[in-house]
Amino acid sequence: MTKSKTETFIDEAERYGAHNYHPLPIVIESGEGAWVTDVEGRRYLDCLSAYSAVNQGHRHPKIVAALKAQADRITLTSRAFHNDRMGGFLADLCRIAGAEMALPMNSGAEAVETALKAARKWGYEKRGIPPDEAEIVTVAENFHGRTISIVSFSTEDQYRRGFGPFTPGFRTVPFGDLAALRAAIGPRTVAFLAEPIQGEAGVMIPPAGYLAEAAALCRAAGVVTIWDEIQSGLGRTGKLFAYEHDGEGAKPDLLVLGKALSGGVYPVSAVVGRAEVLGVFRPGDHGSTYGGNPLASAVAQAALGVLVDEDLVGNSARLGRKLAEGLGAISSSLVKEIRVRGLWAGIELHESAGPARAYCLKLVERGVLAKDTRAQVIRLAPPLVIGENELEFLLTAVRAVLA
Ligand code: IF1
Repeated sequence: MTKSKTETFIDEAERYGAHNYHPLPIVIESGEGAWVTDVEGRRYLDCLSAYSAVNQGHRHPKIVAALKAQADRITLTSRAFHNDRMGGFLADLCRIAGAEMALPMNSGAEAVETALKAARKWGYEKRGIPPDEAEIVTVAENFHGRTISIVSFSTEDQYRRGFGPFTPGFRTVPFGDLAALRAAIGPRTVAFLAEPIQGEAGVMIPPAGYLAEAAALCRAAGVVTIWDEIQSGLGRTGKLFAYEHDGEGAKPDLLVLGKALSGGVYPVSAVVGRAEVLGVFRPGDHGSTYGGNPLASAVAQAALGVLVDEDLVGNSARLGRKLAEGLGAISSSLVKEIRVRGLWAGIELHESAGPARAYCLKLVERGVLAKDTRAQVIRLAPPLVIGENELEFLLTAVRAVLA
């Protein structure tokens, strides 16, 4: 038996790659817009969008053009020197996010770490917290990345097992629980870190008003709010940022962005927010070799431009309503609950339905790529550039698989 192309590529990856993933058995070769093609020539509607990094669609021509043009000028200077790209990117980012200051990094986890460092230093300098005693409140079922400090406050056993000892200084409260947050805030609390909608936990949407009330509570207590919108931000939920569903009062002191900040073209993340907090960093306190590099800056500036110019937030809101209607009309004994915000859905199955992964494999057979999360949830997050026909293609596949 000769091996298929797919098997050959998978065998090679499994032989030489560390086994920290268990991908669905598809080998993707190319992509354009909302569609990808595998090495067998099969086409799929991408409804994961690399966990919302590809909100602008695969290989958006304007973002790819910015990448190519910048690659022909200069790619990396290090922050030992200035470059002529970073300022323009950060100016656009601050304007779009309504922020005073921004700090560019590369991965999401690094940006989360950056926000935590800023909040701790702010607590020592501005609040006079005794050295090494700052506390940060986090939320149960969170996902903020994979570094040792971040998994220190994960509540998922697998993310922690084998990786201790852990970083101290974190406390956890249930998502959506204001009383627990109030009770957890003490004299040494410097920050509250939360995802406005929890992605990995299964697209969990908090009670209306939760973020605004949490922000008010923190403001009154002198606690820095940090919203991780690495996944929920930049249009995914039908607003530019997910916190906006709770109104302007829900605006955080620090907002953490990544993923779609580069439209899936290059790793770019950032912390944006109030100068009083980000301003605590002085030269030498923090940094990154690649953070804010000219290639990243050019790509991210273009990716932000595409979001605004093509009104992808509006498209997400408009098609998101149709996605909610379409999914809501499905009556299936397999489904326990369906949660939708913009073009982001979590279809939670009853335990009796078996693991969600099996349904994702059935979606693959119907030309739709989606990824399960938390055993029982099928997660849908198509690129924000999809049209009505693609949405109908998705709904048809979901209906068939849940029938
Ligand atoms: C993986 C999940 C999604 C994130 C939020 C920070 C980060 C992420 C809210 C870290 C990353 C990813 C990474 C990816 C799987 C994934 C994920 F299922 F694990 F939760 F998207 F749903 N904050 N999310 O969602 O960003 O350092 O990875 O750039 O394979 O671990 P990063």
